Amino acid sequence: MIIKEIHLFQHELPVKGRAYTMARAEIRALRTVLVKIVTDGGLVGWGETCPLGPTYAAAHSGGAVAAIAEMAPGLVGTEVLPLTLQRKMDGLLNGHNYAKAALDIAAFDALGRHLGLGVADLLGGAAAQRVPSYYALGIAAPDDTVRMAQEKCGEGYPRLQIKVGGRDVEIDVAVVRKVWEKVKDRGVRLAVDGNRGLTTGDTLRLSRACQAVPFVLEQPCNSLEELRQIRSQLGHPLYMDENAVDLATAISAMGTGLVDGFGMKLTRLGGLQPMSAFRDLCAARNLRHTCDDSWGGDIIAAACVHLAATVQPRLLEGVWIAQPYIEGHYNPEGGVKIDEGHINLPQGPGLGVSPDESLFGAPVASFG
Ligand code: 0XW
Ligand code: MG
Repeated sequence: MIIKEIHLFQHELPVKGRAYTMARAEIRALRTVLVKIVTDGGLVGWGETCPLGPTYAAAHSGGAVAAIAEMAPGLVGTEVLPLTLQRKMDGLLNGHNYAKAALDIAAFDALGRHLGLGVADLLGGAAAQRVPSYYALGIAAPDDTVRMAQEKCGEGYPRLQIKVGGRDVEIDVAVVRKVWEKVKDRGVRLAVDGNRGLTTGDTLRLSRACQAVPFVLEQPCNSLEELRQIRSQLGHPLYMDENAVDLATAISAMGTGLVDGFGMKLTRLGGLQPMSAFRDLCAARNLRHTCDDSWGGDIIAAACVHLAATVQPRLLEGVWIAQPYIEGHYNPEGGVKIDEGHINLPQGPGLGVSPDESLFGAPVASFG
């Protein structure tokens, strides 16, 4: 089975309600990038990548389109086999993992449809049919965050992520303590995510001032060097997110004991194939991690859930998807939804999601 055609789409995903706010960004709408591959037998596979604006990572929507367009002519005629495709893509373009991820996901989807298997089966087999999600509480007025935390606990989320950074650290300290006070009897786990927005000094202050609050501290500072500097002085487990820019960096962080876990996005690593290697390396070192992406619709959400279903449940921190923050689905009958803080593994071959293509308009580019 070979790739005969590649079609590229861009699609607006406005944020529902108030802006989604992190230490270094305020998001009101994002432009996702969708890839459709068509095989020589007429099968279709879908992939998606949606950078969280141009400043969250070294990635942006227009960059994904350009990178895919750079590779696409050389990919027509390639076998729909994920590792073969990754090697081919690496031979055509250095880096740009977030763009390669969309093609990788489309290949898994098409291969699953061809074999009559779900993507989780292609990734080694599901250990669970339902995975835990978590809710990210954006930067907001302290009382709003506390209210929202209680509401999300009530909805059944087993984990909450509190965004901090970009303001006086004393406000963050107060928010974390207050949220904990209100939710501590409800069995919910906490992550506190700085999204690179804290100084080393403020990170230490936050950790010391919240010593009595159990949470994992996610990507507090901007650089690897800053994380190394504060690691031994922290009173909380340290998780890496934005700094884990590729598999090689993640391996070093595991091997040197720099971190206790990861907030991981599958587009950052280049898709499901490298993410499955990451899963196995984390398992070898007994490290917990999330299976997220930065944003996007049902296609990327399904890919995250399929991968997450194959993670040993005791090592899965949770799966973040953008569904609670955006309107609608790519298919009115289906779509990946959070239900009582958990997500069911989509059923059917491939990703188990068949988007209504008419939503995306005409392709921005087609190849083959
Ligand atoms: C909560 N997330 C997984 C979704 C947002 O895109 C950012 C991200 C994070 O943890 O940094
Ligand atoms: Mg994070």
